[in-house]
Amino acid sequence: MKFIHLSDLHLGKRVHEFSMYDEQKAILEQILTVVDGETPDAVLIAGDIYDKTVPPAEAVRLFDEFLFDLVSRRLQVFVVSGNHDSPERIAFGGRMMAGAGIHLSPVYDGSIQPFSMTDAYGTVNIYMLPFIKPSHVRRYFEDEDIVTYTDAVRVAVKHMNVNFRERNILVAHQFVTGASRSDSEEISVGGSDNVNASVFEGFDYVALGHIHSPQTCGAKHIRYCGTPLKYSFSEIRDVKSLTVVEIGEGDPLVRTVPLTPIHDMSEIRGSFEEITDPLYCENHSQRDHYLRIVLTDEYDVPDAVGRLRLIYPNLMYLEYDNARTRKNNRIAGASRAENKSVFALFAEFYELRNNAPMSPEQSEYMRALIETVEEKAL
Ligand SMILES: [Mn+2]
Repeated sequence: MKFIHLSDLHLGKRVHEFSMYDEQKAILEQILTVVDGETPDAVLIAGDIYDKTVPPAEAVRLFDEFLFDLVSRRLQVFVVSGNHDSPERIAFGGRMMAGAGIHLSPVYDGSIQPFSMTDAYGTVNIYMLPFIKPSHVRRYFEDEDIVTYTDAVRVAVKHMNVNFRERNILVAHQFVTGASRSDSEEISVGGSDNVNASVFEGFDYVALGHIHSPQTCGAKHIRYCGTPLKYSFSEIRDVKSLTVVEIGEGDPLVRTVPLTPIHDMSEIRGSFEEITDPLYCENHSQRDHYLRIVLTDEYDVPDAVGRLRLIYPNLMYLEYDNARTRKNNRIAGASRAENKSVFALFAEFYELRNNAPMSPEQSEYMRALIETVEEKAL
């Protein structure tokens, strides 16, 4: 039996105020092309369908279209709600849609019924566990000791009463201990949302969502497929992909199919002069990328964002790497202002802002300017 594992679509997401709508629409179409080539029996979507609990209308339309396109291909779709989703809104209409092959995780109520599929080797049960916190599980099992996220998932799994003589797949959205994070996930305060991978023992494959870089968690069959698109600059080196899982007799076969966005996300570094040089930017493959530009100029370039966007239209984020930003020293001994000359105060202010004193030329210029102003004031 063949599955395609997806997660963290984050439909409706904006990255540094850039709408990802066109990228998401295109990547879903690309996923459908892969589905046509692979002809899987089912598609597993492990949470964070939307970026917000109340998603924008265009994101809902996009997902509706995607679900319709999937089930038109006569396969089963399993959708679990993630921490960014509203479990009630994801669950809406689920009992009616199940008949059409769209399985939406119900709001967690202490019991999880699997959906079973069969092939030449027997039965495969698919369990959908929506994103849960300890409090969600505790209210249904007062006799169980549920303190941590590991406890919560362990108890939820225990009460699934899984028949481990058959093959079983779990679709879930949690942070498994040891997985390496990026900047576009929502991190819980104190990082206490860890789930120990041991709670998944016995499953043939655990299709995880939540972590945005594709990776396995110790064992090959416990896996994050990652986001289909890069949603933060900490992911610029990721190769985004979808995961294909084939379950036959023994261990599942797991492989990835790379996904290519319309615009990649990357970083450019250099001085303003260097990176605006026509020789540098002509035919530059990164020109259309979603960019973080790191300027190495010692002084802020006036209207740098506006001017750089004329060349790099998808510039998302600009920062400086220079003496001022590298050091964050405080100037010691800043004393009472009234005892100081205007020049001394300005020199101090300049040094605080730039982590370096004025050059002799700048000092000379400021001294003359202040003199002129003070003369006029008299
Ligand atoms: Mn996510």
